[in-house]
Amino acid sequence: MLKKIKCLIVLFSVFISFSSAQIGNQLGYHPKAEKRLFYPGQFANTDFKVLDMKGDVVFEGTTSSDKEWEYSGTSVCLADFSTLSKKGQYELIIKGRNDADPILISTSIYEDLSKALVKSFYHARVSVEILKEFAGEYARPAGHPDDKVIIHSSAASKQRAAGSTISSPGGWYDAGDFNKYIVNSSITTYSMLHAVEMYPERVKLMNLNIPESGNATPDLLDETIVNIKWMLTMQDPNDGGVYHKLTSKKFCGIKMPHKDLSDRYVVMKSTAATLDFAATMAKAARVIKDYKTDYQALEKECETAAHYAWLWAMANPSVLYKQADDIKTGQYKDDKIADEWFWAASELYLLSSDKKYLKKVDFDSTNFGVPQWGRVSSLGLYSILTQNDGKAKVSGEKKTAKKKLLFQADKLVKEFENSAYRISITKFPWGSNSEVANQGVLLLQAYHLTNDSKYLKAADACASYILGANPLDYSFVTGFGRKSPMHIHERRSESDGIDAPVPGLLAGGPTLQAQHDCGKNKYPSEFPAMSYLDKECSFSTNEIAINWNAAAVYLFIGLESIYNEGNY
Ligand code: 9MR
Repeated sequence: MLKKIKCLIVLFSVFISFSSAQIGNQLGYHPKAEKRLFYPGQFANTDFKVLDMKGDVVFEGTTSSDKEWEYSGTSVCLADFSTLSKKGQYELIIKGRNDADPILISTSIYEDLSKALVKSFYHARVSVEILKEFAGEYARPAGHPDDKVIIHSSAASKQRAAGSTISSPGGWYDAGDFNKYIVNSSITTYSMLHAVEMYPERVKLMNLNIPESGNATPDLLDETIVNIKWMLTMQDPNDGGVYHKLTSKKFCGIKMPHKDLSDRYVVMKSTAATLDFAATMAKAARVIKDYKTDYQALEKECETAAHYAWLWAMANPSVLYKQADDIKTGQYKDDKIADEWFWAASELYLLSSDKKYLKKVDFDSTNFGVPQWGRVSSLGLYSILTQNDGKAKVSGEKKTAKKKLLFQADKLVKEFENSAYRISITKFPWGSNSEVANQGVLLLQAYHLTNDSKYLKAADACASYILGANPLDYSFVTGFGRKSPMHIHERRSESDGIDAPVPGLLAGGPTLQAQHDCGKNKYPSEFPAMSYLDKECSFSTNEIAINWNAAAVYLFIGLESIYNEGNY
């Protein structure tokens, strides 16, 4: 009997300590950042203290009252110790709870993380061997040479007949699959270029140990140029139009890249892909001009390609992507392309100061929202707002752009301030974690415009959410944090025979879209913020993708730069 009671007590205390686990940024906090841990509602209005490693109390406080988050159905209170700003290792002890929760405060909290987020792009390179000296145990043979890519019937032209081949090697695999998509590559490449432009000092410090390390170019830009070079091959030299994607006919099975020998095709040119390409190449030309040593010809190549693409788009203003019957891979289909026009026109005007582009920078033609692959107008705002070479005259545009951007940022700040988990996200699309990361990026633009710390705080909260301050208690970047995804939907990590996935990959995150992917009723919850599975079958919540990672790259480099190099 006594044995039974003891057993029950043990079980009960295991339950208590499990159910009362704290939630927070699993990497820690920068001394200048806000700092908080979340506890279940039962700890509301309770005293807590923070002790240093000598056991001295360095902070005392009381938790907030509890609050429910409508997107998770869970209630939390928070222990806020933001004013504690001395670097070090601490423990937080809350009354009524036996466990002490570890806290790290450090200035280099995001250093390894941001390097790994960028390094994951090296692991995703197509057509080249991934070498042991750079990739360690994740070294692998080259996959997909892409030197004989077939012109699909949808892409046939007078000079390039269906069935003929072109060479289009390199770039990065898009995601868990092995295809390459221009629309998605564009926002990805732009995000990385914008980080190079905004945070040059921090970016120069980042040694990624990639083949180009040691040349005169920052590694982040070297890595980005790998994809720019591939993108350039996707433009038809005969007319300037850009193929929507380079793909096999259907997704291949789970295997290593070099084992996938499927035929690869370029499919139809689309206006969205061509405009996205034009915008990205225009931005690339402007960024690369300051780093020409290793890439003498590239600035000009990007500039020419951008103008040429625009010409095709003007002649073909609304060619929407339509998936051919025999092609079954990702679509990146977008039927609203006023935002692509706005973005491309903005970038081309900033590059050339040619009024013909300015005429198309029409703020009333499109909606502005948090960027994602099919909603790119705000990327034009970012570029207009940060243009500082004075070439194109944009003072009027800057005023309007500022208004449009702050309108969105203020909405996000309001959500952040009112939400139980102190986070701005309210919609959970496919890749919801990248929605969070892109909100963070937008908030950082607002911070740079205004120096108002409310934007920085909300951006920092996006970073913390990604790293564990979420109701699922997951740090969503592989290899980082106490509990991070181990079974991502990603063909390389699934078939390389190594338990841990490639580090530095951002999992898509909770969403209610495509909840059938692991079978019926397999997800733990119908709440959008809870609908996540760390399972390989979960392509809707546990895939990775270059555009998602790129937003995180920007966010974490931005925060590091502001905290460590800025005046904040
Ligand atoms: O990120 C894309 C998401 O917005 C779409 O809802 C989803 C379904 O069409 O596709 C996502 O993109 C995938 C692409 O089509 C193929 N490569 C993997 C991408 C990430 O899941």
